[in-house]
Amino acid sequence: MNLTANIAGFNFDHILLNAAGVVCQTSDELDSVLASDYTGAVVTKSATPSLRPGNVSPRYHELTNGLGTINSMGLPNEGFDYYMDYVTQKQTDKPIFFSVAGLSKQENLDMLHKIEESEFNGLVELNLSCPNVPGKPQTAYDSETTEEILTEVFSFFTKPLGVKLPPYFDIVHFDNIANILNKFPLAFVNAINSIGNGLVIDEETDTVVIKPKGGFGGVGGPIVKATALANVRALRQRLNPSIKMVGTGGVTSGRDVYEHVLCGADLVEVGSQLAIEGTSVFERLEKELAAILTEKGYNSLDEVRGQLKIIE
Ligand code: FMN
Repeated sequence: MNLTANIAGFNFDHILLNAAGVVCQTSDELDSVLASDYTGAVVTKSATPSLRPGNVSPRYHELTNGLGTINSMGLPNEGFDYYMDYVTQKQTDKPIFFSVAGLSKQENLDMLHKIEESEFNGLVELNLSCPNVPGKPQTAYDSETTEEILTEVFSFFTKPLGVKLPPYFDIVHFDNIANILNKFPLAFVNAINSIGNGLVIDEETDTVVIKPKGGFGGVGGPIVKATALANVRALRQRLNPSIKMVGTGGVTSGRDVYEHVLCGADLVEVGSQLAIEGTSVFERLEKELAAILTEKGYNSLDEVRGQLKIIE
C-alpha cells in the first residue's frame, strides 16, 4: 500500500504527523513524533521570538463526551532559538516543518529572515491563525494584512513556505483567501487551526472549563471535522495545483484521514486526538486507513486524493 506524499520536493513516507502545538513543544516531544514508524514528518510548536509561558491554567480541557477539546494555551513555547537549534541539528530522514507565529508582522519577518539566512533545509509553516493570544486577532481573517505580510515575506524568502489558516465559514471568504494565496509561490496551505473562541460549560458547576479570556478558547476534535473538511475541499478547489494541502481538524479515525484525502489533503495532521491518545494514535490511524483502501480496492492515496463525489 502506497501511503506517501510529496510537497515541494520533500518525500513523505507516511501521510500522518502531529498538528502544531500538540506533542511538539520540547525536543523530547518532537523526538517522540519522529520516532513513530507511522509519521511522515513532524511540525514544531509555533515559535515566537522569545520564550513564552502562555496563558494561565486551566487552559486546556477535554470534553467529557469525546466531542473534542477546547484550549487557550496562548502560544507557550521555548522561543525561536530553541526550535532553530532543534530543526538545524536534528538528524532525521523525515522532513521537519518549522512553525512560526510572530505576534506582529515585524516579528514574523524577523524570524523568517533568520530562517532564510540559516542552514535550515525543511519547510516553514507561517501560523496566521492563532486564536488564543488576548488582544491579537487571527491575522488570516484580515485579507489586507495577510496579503501585505506575504508580499513582504516573498520579497526575500526563498525556502519552501506554507501558511496555517483559520477556518472560514462563507463561500465568499473561501474565494477571497484563495485569490490572495494564489498570488504567492506557497508550497502548501494547512487548514484548519482550531475554531476560535468557542465556549464550553461544565454541567455540574455551570462554570466555564478554562480560565483565560473568560472561558473562550479554540475548539478542536470531532466537533470541528465538518468545518475542517469543508475548508480543505473549498481551498483545494480554488488554489493553484502547485500549492499542496495539509488537512487538519477532527481526525480520530482512519475514516477521518480518508475523508481529508478525498477532499484533497496531501498530508493529514492530528491534534486533539494525539493529545488524548498519545503517539500510538499514528499506528492505529494508518492501519485503519490502509484497511479502508484495501477494502475499496485502492493501491495508493493518489487514486483517492481529491476524488470526493458530489450528487449531480
Ligand atoms: N496550531 C498552531 O498552528 N500552532 C500552535 O501552537 C497550536 N497550539 C495548539 C495547542 C493545543 C493544545 C491544541 C489542542 C491545538 C493547537 N493548535 C495550534 C491547533 C492545532 O494544530 C489544530 O489545528 C487544531 O487543534 C485542529 O485539529 P484537531 O481537530 O485535530 O485538534
